Amino acid sequence: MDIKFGNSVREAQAAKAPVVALESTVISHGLPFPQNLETAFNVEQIVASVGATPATIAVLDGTICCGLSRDELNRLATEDGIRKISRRDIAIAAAKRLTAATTVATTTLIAHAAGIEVFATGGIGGVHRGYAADVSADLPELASTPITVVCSGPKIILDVAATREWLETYGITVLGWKCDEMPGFYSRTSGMPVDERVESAEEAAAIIRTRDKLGLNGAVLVAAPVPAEFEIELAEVESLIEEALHAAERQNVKGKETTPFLLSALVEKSGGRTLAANIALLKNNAHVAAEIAVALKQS
Ligand code: PSU
Ligand code: MN
Repeated sequence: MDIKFGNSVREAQAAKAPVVALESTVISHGLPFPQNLETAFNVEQIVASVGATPATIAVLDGTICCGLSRDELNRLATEDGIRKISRRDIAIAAAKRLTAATTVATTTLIAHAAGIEVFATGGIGGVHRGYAADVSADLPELASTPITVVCSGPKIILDVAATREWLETYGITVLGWKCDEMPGFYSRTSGMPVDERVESAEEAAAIIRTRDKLGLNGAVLVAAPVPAEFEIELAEVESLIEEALHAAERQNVKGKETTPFLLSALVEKSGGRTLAANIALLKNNAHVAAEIAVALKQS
């Protein structure tokens, strides 16, 4: 795969220093302006503060990029018509010289091709509620890529129980970051278990390295709960999701529009509290991912 590396990412990789991949769909389609741009800058800074190099991934005018400048992040946060691309769309975006934001699926694919071991996001995609055929391309990509993704569980707008089963069936390991329950995105709980609790980056790194030595191909998800002061309880968020799902149905929202529509409907219905929670968990996950990237290089 032809990938254009940012200077700092190229230098870090040449020095075998830790790098953390970051996705761009959350910038272009997951958060509103100007919080999307602020968050894109902030998560990069957090990764750097822990001693790893941030590598935001996107497709710019058809070029697959790994490590973006401030101007490039600005483009993703502000330009109209940026396409949200999954695996199926990469060749289209490259051939037609489009500017596109990468989902967890595409970021996983590109990060792995670029030799990056750790990736931070908010919540992964999964099985949608009420339509079990709508399975995010994130899941099969994670099942077949030996990468580590730090997230806060699947996004709670999904069928979390069905998504949990999918992860189990297809061999994706779920580690709880100082927690026993898989986090529920805006809530710290989901009622679903993790496979193993870890207390430190070193403990996670030991499991990840062993996975690599054993030649197992699935991703390790390190699931970190939203910081407590930003948590929205499961019961409260459920009623908002019901309303958002009805609005999506009334407006006939389908396919890849579904997730961005539901996230932005929740921001409105919660008076901005889901936005604050989403930003807080993105920052926290970037911190955890950087710690793990550093520990992996020391292991
Ligand atoms: N995490 C967030 N906000 C987001 C996403 C993740 O906090 O918007 C994005 C990711 O890029 C993920 C996508 O891959 O939502 C899932 O979209 P879909 O359900 O259409 O596969
Ligand atoms: Mn879908």
